Amino acid sequence: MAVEKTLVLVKPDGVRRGLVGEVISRFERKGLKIRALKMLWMSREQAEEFYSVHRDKPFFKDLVEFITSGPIVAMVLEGDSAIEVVRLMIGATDGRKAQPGTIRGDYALSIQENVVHASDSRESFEREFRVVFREEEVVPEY
Ligand code: 3AN
Repeated sequence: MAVEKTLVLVKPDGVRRGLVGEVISRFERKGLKIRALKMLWMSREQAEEFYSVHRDKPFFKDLVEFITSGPIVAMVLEGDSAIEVVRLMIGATDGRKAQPGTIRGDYALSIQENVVHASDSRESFEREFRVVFREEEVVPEY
């Protein structure tokens, strides 16, 4: 068991649909601590770096278009095994296959417009954090 940080985005569809509060609330109730939180509109450059592992995938262009299509809410969450716990809470990538009770299972019917993103490993977190946040935006431990 280790205390970890993970990065979550409420994607443009989630913001448009008014799901920001719902998403944050689920993580708070679970016991995860918010260490950083902000709203932003990703540039194309940020999006391409954020999703760089998918650069060769056929859906890369659509992914970049979508994530830059509107404002997003980004947060750093902290807790015991936070990376795995948050991945379990968001559910499978395809909203049609995600288990009911997960965020995508309850709110998404699409593989692209699937409400949230969450880091899938420490390496991903490090890269994603650098794209979205500066160190000074993380509050001290509390
Ligand atoms: P996850 O977000 O569950 O980690 P990844 O990392 O496999 O999923 O994919 C990143 C994002 O790319 C997904 N959230 C989704 O928006 C998009 N994506 C993944 N697979 C597809 C696909 N087959 N067609 C369109 N978009 C996809």
